[in-house]
Amino acid sequence: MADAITEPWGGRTPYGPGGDWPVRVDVQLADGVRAEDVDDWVPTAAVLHSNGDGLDIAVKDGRMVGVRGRADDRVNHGRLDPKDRFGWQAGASPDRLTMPLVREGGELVEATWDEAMSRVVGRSKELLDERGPGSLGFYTSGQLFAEEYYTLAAIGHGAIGTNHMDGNTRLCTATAAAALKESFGCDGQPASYTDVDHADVIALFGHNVAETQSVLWTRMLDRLAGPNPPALLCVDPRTTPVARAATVHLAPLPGTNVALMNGLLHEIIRNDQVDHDYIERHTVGYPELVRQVADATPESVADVCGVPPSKIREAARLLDGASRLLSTVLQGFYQSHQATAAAVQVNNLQLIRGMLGKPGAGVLQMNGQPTAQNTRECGADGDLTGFRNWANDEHVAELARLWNLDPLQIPHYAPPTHLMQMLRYAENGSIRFLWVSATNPAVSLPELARVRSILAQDRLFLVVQDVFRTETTELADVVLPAAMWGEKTGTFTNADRTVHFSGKAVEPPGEAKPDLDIFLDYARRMDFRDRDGNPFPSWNDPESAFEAWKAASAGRPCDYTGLTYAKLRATGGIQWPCNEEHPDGTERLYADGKFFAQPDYCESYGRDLLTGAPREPDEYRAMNPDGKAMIRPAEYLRPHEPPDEDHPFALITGRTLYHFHTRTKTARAPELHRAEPEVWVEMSEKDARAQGIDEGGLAEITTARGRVRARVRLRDIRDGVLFLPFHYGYWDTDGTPDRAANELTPTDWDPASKQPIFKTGAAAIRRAEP
Ligand SMILES: Nc1nc2c(c(=O)[nH]1)N[C@H]1C(S)=C(S)[C@@H](COP(=O)(O)OP(=O)(O)OC[C@H]3O[C@@H](n4cnc5c(=O)[nH]c(N)nc54)[C@H](O)[C@@H]3O)O[C@H]1N2
Ligand SMILES: Nc1nc2c(c(=O)[nH]1)N[C@H]1C(S)=C(S)[C@@H](COP(=O)(O)OP(=O)(O)OC[C@H]3O[C@@H](n4cnc5c(=O)[nH]c(N)nc54)[C@H](O)[C@@H]3O)O[C@H]1N2
Ligand SMILES: [Mo]
Repeated sequence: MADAITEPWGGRTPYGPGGDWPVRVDVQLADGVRAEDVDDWVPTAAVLHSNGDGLDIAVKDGRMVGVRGRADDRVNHGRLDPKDRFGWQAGASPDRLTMPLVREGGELVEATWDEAMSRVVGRSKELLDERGPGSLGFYTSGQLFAEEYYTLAAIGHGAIGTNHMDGNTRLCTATAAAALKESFGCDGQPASYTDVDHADVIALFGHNVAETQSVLWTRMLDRLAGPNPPALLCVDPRTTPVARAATVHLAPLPGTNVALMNGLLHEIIRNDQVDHDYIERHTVGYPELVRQVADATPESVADVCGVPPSKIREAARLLDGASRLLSTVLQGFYQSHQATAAAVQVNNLQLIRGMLGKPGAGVLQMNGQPTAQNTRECGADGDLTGFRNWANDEHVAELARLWNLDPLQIPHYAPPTHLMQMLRYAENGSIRFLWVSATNPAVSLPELARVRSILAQDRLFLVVQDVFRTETTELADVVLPAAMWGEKTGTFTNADRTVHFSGKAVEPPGEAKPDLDIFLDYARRMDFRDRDGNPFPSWNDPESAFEAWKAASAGRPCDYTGLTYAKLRATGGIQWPCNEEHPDGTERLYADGKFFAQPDYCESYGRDLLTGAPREPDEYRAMNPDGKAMIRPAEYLRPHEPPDEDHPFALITGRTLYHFHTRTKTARAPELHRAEPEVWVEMSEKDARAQGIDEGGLAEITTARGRVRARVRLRDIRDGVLFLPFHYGYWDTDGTPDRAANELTPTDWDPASKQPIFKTGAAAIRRAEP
């Protein structure tokens, strides 16, 4: 067997266009355990990325002893990502949180659940009495289960009635959601992973799929190794594994995606490689796009992007020639300057080329986290449950009927408060209670010095619900120990709308409890009631929560009504919508050229891409009365913080193959920890030489916000750009804040999606003394 660390994509199983991707079952068992010794294989899917690879957890004597890919799973056909092969070991690590903690005399000390929850409930009630629902905020994750998000949304939006609820999906795929809403009127992934089997051109925009969804990359590599392989376009300032395999690699200066996209769209329109019939029948807004990109010649955008005109033409010819074009978009667009405007240009590309809803033709506005899709669908990201439109009174009324609550209780007077605004409210004292679940903001948010000072305030009551002690639990007033994946039951949905069942394989340690149980316990202790005086939420375990969520999704784009736990257990992953009309799920959205964009049905009336101002319902109705797809042009604007004399480098941040986020799981798996134990910084050889820095030498990177020390790696990255992985916080160090990328990043966000800009900023670098 190939070593999963040194050969992360394993051996090739080539196949041709329209063929079946061959099965390859990857198995990883603990030392000394043989497959025949395993007592039970419990079905679930991967939780260390958004790909949704189906797998089974091996259980022996009540303990997890390994994982095996599911041969029959539509997503992975048996394959495993290196993080999934080894990451499960974290669950059994001796430093799990096993008891609640409360702050006593400045220290966190162990407490009973009664003691911890009575503090949480006591403070909630005091604040509700004294200051009202707007003094409470909830910040959750893209890593819990649908049942848990739906419950949290019902508690926050329904029972309490606060508008201050968001997920770390804000940092992750808020721009995916925003771009889908702007173009199609609603969130929901148009394409399917099976489009990789059919595509003749695959274009990856700011998406290092090789390292971040390694099994999807394996699928692409197997196409590349087979007959009639697809051509690849890669848009990334670094020479990633994707760039190395690409037919054309464009390496734009960070923050210039809109300029580059306008150049590509200009060429495609000039060459008249557009599907006029599709545009006419299914879209609005094309003439505005033509006007917007009329002057965006390759020559005129080349300087801005730092990409030669000939390269832009070469890429445009590739896109022109595609008969089945699949595009994917991720953080190189979502976390960069003009995020939504740039991501929407990729939708425009698909629309004007008529590349939607057919095998091999579609767009994947990717997710990152395993369950980010559910955060958005269920409404734990602040949007209303079931992709309902907060600005449509009938949608609010429908939700109120479903919950049997007064519609006035569901906040809809303004757009939901996004996380960066919630932080501001906590900073100025209007939010006094913040409940953080399954996210580690003291490492993952921008400008960490500021984040620490906000979260550490005395007047802010901070509840942190995690499976380990983290940089964030250390700032909490109450810490609640959660059960993790494999220790609880639920469902979750990947980036191509595939819903998986995830079973409980082992008991959680100590007194740790499933997040669902914690949220429901809070609701009972708060004594929330519906209009008839019945306890609210009305459900009490995973399956009844799933049934309630199904009812909330009925008739909405993300319709789950055709799914049950039994069906998911028996058949593996199924793509929503799944209902009476589509009992086996739905492979592609918009195959019929009909969109979820009708004014009475759409999730959003849209925003101005440059200012973020929400559009009025009447404006939307006038612009798009028939609910067609919307082509939305955007003008390129200069980044807010371009490199200058003091900070001459463009700083970008991102990921490595072997670690997941703030490494609470992957650093506890020895194989993954060893693969990348320490932070590093990537720069070009030319830049390093000019600064007198050598490979492996220690460097200090500074921005207006802070400083990081890291070992230098000379890499094929464009000159003038530095890359820093963001995984390295402080829980396993002496605590000196000098290695997290977010010490350096700015407090700044995209106007439309409100996603923080982790990939466009200016920095300096110099040699440091050890
Ligand atoms: N191994 C691993 N896999 C993961 C995760 C993980 O932590 N580790 N996390 C998961 C999650 S939550 C997410 S969101 C995804 C993220 O998955 P990706 O988006 O693929 O990962 P990133 O490394 O954040 O960024 C992708 C690329 O954007 C490029 N980039 C930076 N700035 C720009 C720019 O201005 N323009 C362009 N065109 N490109 C730019 C970077 O060089 C980088 O290679 O990964 C998921 N999968
Ligand atoms: N500079 C920079 N910053 C970034 C990014 C970047 O590219 N550059 N990427 C951003 C992106 S895309 C993302 S998604 C975020 C990720 O940022 P975070 O969400 O902060 O990162 P994680 O380490 O995944 O944090 C999840 C936490 O949940 C805990 N946990 C795991 N499972 C469970 C569970 O079942 N229940 C509970 N209660 N807790 C659990 C883990 O121990 C961990 O502490 O970071 C963002 N920040
Ligand atoms: Mo993410």
